[in-house]
Amino acid sequence: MGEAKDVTVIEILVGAGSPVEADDSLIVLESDKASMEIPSPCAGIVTSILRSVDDQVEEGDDILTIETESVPRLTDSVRSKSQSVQSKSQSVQSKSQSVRSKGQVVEKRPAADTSVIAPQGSKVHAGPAVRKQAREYGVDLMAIVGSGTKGRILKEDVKAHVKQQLDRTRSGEDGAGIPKVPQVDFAKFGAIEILPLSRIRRASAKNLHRSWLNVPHVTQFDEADITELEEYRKQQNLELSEKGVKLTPLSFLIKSVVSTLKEYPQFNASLHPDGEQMILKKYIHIGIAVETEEGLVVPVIRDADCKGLEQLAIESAELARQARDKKLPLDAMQGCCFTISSLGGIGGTAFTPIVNAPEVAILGVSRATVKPIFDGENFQPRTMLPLSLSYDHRAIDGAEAARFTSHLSKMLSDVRHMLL
Ligand code: CAO
Repeated sequence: MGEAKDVTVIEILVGAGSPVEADDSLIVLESDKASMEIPSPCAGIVTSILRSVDDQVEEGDDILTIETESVPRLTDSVRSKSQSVQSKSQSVQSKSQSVRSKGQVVEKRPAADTSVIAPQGSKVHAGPAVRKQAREYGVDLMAIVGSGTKGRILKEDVKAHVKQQLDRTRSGEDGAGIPKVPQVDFAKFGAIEILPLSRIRRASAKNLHRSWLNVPHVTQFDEADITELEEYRKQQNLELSEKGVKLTPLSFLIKSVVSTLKEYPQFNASLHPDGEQMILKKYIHIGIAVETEEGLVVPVIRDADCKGLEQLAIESAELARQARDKKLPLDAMQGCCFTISSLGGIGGTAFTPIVNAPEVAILGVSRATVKPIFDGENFQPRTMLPLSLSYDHRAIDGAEAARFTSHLSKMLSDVRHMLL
């Protein structure tokens, strides 16, 4: 069982008097991570079962007795023949084996690496055979309501689920039950040209569609007064130009976003697939949406919290160049925690970016303009930067989003905040 906790007996596959061969499955255990069949270490006759279904067991517990003619060799490593799947985070492995004999053999051996993994924290009740079947069909057991005792999922349930999905596809509905857009012969109405979509555009279309369907989006708008920031930036650029470095508003945005993510860590997070937990990330990797001829790509600045403005400017310019030259290595587009999509160099007053799921928020930035802002007595010309924060409403509340953009706006309004 390794480090598995809360291990429950979910099935007993033999009864008193059952003859068993070595390696025959005896009982099935289920932990929070996996279910595992416990194989017999030897051939013999089961004389008594010491556990019942739903009993909790731990390493070293006796589970049944088997009468044998000879005592199996202690050094034999008995491994289950059933499937072995390793959890990303934990593998359930055989660690030791001990057999006690007084004419009887008492199984005390932890399971071999026989597990079929259910999603972490999952409450799915299904035997190994059903889990195997689900894996083969690519079915998520969490999506099935079991018809067996205590909601246990049976093979029939998996088959019925697959049939239902196929029927939906045939009837013109996809998995999400969305009716298809009707096909139109546009050539009937005038000349047309058909162009293939680039690989990048096809991939991002798929990702955007998936995010759009899965994430309940809300967008929070705000403005940051970047009048002083712009003065400082221009000053710095005079000095940095000798080094060939150019500070655009983007470097300041990354720096301010990092500080805001530290203040509001729920934005530097992902929802667990079980929908019941949040995964907070202790690292801050920031993605920047880059427009290329082939479509949109999102290279990632790693550990942005450990980098200064100049370094952020150099890295973001280099990543954007690599993206446009199609030279981005795959790992430069992985591990993103939060994305910034800046259309400020192009124009616009606001937009609603799509969250790059499984991230929970994305910051859209539009073009800064000089606006008359009332200071209580007079209108002053101030450079205002429009911010559009889209977020996953399952993970983040509106009030939190408003606090996030207020904090971000405060950071941008005075570069000295960024030094803190
Ligand atoms: N307001 C006003 N001016 C801005 C600005 C803003 N918010 N952001 C940038 N600018 C200015 C820059 O200062 C620069 O001006 P100068 O040349 O006079 O100094 C000019 O606009 C061009 O900047 P840039 O675009 O080259 O550099 P950047 O660091 O701002 O942006 C990048 C880099 C990669 C984000 C950008 O080039 C890009 O690809 N943007 C498109 C992203 C996109 O398509 N997003 C949509 C995704 S859908 O959600």
